[in-house]
Amino acid sequence: MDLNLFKNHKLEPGHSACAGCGAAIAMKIVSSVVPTNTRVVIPACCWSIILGKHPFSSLKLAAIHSPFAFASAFATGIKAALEAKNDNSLVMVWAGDGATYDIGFGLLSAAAERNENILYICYDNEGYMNTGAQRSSATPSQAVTPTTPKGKRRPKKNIVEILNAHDIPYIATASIAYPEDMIAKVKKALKIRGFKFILIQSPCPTGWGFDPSLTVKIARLAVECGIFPLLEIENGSKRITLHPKGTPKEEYYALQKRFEPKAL
Ligand SMILES: Cc1ncc(C[n+]2csc(CCOP(=O)(O)OP(=O)(O)O)c2C)c(N)n1
Ligand code: SF4
Repeated sequence: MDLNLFKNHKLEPGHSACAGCGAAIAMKIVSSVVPTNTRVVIPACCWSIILGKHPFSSLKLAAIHSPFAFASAFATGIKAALEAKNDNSLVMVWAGDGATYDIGFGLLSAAAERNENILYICYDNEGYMNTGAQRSSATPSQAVTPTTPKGKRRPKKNIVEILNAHDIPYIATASIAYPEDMIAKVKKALKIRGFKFILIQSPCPTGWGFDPSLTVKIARLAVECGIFPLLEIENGSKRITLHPKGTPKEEYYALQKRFEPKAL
């Protein structure tokens, strides 16, 4: 990975993410391309902690904490206020999967349906990590969590297709193991007017049960095995941006304790 790609990131050292946090890497990549006057809306999640407590902040971008369900509504209002002042700054939601797939889904759906001119990014660590790694509807089938001690029986919700049904101009998936691809997608989204949704798989060593040194390797395996496809949907037209290598899925599962029954 070429680290120079995101040398202009806006995450300060000393933030409070766990070692090897995929969600911190995701922010490093995204923050290297969004404008410096971007307003970020963060609902309750691990990133509420990583960002830090006012007046301190680990992010060199203006950010506001929202209640769990309300990030899309906060972003809608902030964008409307900026536009009223002829300020065209980017408003970006930065939310976990719990806020996106579950708790904030109603307001996300409403903002997408109105085609609000905002960028919504979900860093998907596949569970409610900030409160102890409970299952969310983004948790994959068979994963052991404190609320699915025998393995989750239901599949991961297909949030991409659900958002696609909202007829929005841009949807993409991205991986921290493929920063060039992610940067290209964010840059494309910045040029599009209307609601943009990007889903970033963000492995979590603490909740998934793996060594912090393996975060990027696990993210890469998810793409290579076809478990997390990299794609984009522009005005309803879908394109795979990186074809899986067909690596056996067992290689991905074997590195994570959550796929060993009763391991967590
Ligand atoms: C209405 C409400 N319910 C529960 C909580 C407690 N809570 C705070 S963060 C969080 C988990 C968030 O999960 P997710 O959105 O997936 O982000 P992550 O923590 O995984 O980064 C929960 C349940 C809350 N703040 N508000
Ligand atoms: S619990 Fe997971 S997502 Fe949350 S800060 Fe730690 S590594 Fe990151």
